[in-house]
This record gives sequence, structure tokens and C-alpha cells, in this order.
Amino acid sequence: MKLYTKPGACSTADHIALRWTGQPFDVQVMDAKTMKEPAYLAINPSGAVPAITDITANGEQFVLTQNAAIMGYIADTYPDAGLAGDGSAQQRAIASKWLAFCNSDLHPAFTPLFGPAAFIEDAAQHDAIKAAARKRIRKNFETANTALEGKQWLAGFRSVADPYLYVILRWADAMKIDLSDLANVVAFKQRMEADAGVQAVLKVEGLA
Ligand SMILES: N[C@@H](CCC(=O)N[C@@H](CS)C(=O)NCC(=O)O)C(=O)O
Repeated sequence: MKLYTKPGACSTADHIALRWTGQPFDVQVMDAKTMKEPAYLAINPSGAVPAITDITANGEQFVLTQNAAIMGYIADTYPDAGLAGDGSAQQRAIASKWLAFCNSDLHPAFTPLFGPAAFIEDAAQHDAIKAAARKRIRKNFETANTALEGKQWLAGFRSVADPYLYVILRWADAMKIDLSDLANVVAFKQRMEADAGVQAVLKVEGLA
């Protein structure tokens, strides 16, 4: 399996998940320029990361985009890693629930903060949009903080959702969103940063 990632982007979460499987994989670290070049657009026409390529059991080329699908593929390809739980439908669903929270609630909450102009051209409105985004982001992290009460991991076991939450916590840091009062979230981030797999990925992506 080969992962295309950009340093610190949501694809870094897939990179950590792959590392956690303990299985060999290839990785290509992209940048804003190479993501828009024809070679990569042939893999993901939207020019976004993550994407993976793999070879099927029949020897055919397999290409997959969309973070949630890729995380599911990683978890299902390497079930022994337990990144979607113990194989029960219930644990798979709980891991998917928190992955969906990260991919569909928390991640898009940052979009107006990163690029308000995509929502409204009038620059005079941008501060208001960003302030609303910050509020929404906080609310989502409060949800994560509640979920982490008495738990090490979002789903109650280590899953594909955890690297995603971690990567988005890095965005919160970069955007100076104060989460210091959310003790469970703070402890989670420290746990992730102490993880050897996370540290190895940050090094490969030039973020260590
Ligand atoms: N819906 C897509 C969104 C992926 C996405 O937003 N990727 C960002 C990085 S976090 C990206 O590559 N944006 C395009 C760019 O940076 O040019 C998914 O879940 O995979």
C-alpha cells in the first residue's frame, strides 16, 4: 500500500494509522505544488490528500481517495491491528462513529477559519466568519473532551479516529485555539505525542 500525504494535513492521520498497523507501506510526502501536478491528479483529480494506491488480490491497481474510506481500508486490510476494534459490528460502528465525527464535524469546522474567502468574498465579513468557526471548533472539542472522560481513546479502544483527532489538535494549536481547560483533550494530545509511531511519522513528514 502506498499513501500520499502532505505534512500535518488530514493525511497525516492515515500515515499514523498505517504506522500503527506495524505493516510495511510506502509513503510519498507531497506539497502544495506536487499535489496539483498531472501525476498526482491522475490519482486524485481533486488534488487533495490523502490518497492511497494498492494492488488487489487479482494483481490489479487499486486507487482510493476520501479519508474516511481510506481509514476503513487500512483497518480492514490489517484487522490484527485492531484499529476498528475487535471485529464485532459494535466496535466497528463505534470506531466509524468517531472517525465520522473527526472527518465530517471537526475537520470541516476549520474550513471557514482557514479560508473565509471561499464562503464570502466581502473581506469585511471575514473576521465574523472566523469567530463563528472558532466557536464551532471549540464546541466540537468539548464533545471530544466529554467522550474522552475516563478513556484513553475516543472509541474506548485505540482506533483510526485517534490519529485524526490528534492531527486536528495540531491545527488548533497552529490557529491558537485555547483548549487548555479541556483536560481530557490535553492529556490525549500528550499521549499521542509520547507515542513512538506518532513521533516516527512526524519525523518522516518533517514535523518533528
Ligand atoms: N473530503 C476529503 C477532504 C480532504 C482534504 O480536505 N484534504 C486537504 C488537506 S487536510 C487537502 O488536500 N486540500 C487541498 C489542498 O491543500 O490543496 C477527505 O476526507 O479526504
